[in-house]
Amino acid sequence: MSEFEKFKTFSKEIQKDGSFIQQDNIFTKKFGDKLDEWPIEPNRYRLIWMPACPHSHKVVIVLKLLGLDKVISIGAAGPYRTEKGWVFSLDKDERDPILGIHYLSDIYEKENPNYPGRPTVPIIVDTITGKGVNNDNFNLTTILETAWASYHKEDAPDLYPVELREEIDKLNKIIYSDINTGVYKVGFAHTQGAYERAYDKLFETLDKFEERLENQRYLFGDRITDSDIRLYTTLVRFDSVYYQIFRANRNRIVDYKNLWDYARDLHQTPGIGDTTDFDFIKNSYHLSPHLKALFGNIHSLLPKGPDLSVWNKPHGRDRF
Ligand SMILES: N[C@@H](CCC(=O)N[C@@H](CS)C(=O)NCC(=O)O)C(=O)O
Repeated sequence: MSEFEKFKTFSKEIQKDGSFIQQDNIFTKKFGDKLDEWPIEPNRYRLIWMPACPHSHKVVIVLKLLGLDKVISIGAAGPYRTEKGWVFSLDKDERDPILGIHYLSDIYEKENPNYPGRPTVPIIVDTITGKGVNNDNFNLTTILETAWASYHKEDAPDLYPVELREEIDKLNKIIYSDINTGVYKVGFAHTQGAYERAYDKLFETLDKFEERLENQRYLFGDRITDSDIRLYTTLVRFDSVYYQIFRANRNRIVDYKNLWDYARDLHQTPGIGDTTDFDFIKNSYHLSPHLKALFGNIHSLLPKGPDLSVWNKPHGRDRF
């Protein structure tokens, strides 16, 4: 089997027209005090992420901004995906110190020994049973913002204000479909037509955000919300990985005026940029075996650029 065939695990998510549609989540049970919900219990759950993953990144940022990292622990998988998926390669003996497992897939196989999908991060795990609790990455941040409110730190920001929830939900759907997974729809397309449709949608949506950010500091005015965190996690990866590897290359984020200033503003906000590990992100996307195979990086070259010091330059967005 060729390297490419070995890692052709996305094939189930490729539609007849060559477009990429992400698989469904398998752990979607909510947190709450009803019988069929996971109880809100401090020091019981563990969030597993992989620092290159944008879907995980938004959950880690929200968890930390809200101070929930004091009651939900965090574990990280290493940057390279094996044939069995993510591995706890950063930990002693390559095992998560709390869950005691080597492969992320152990959690999925506990639920279904023949789990047919890709075991993914982020996922919240029950440390008592080792079972998966929730991997519904679309809803995880708003779950932490609402169901876990009684454990938020005293000065936690309100990332999901009641009066904006409907609008935030609407915008989050667009950010998720056209930006967060939009870049993957571009990168994983299997036909020229599917690639171009996804590419056009991605840049059309980015252009709309460029306009929206002309006269206001954040997506909803003068306060950071859940939507900003979601948009940030794709913007911060864009020039280093999606522009180059996924051929999302009409322009870079640094070529936008408002989006580029906005992305730096968020990046320089305490609790946001300090969760971003550019080296890890570059290594994972450029050198993980499955992506090397898929995108033909046969000599395992890691691009030297782009210059990342520009992320710390003044952004001027405090003028609003
Ligand atoms: N929870 C969603 C999305 C999360 C997701 O796609 N995570 C990626 C990393 S950003 C992942 O873990 N991929 C594992 C793989 O491709 O094997 C899913 O299950 O599809």
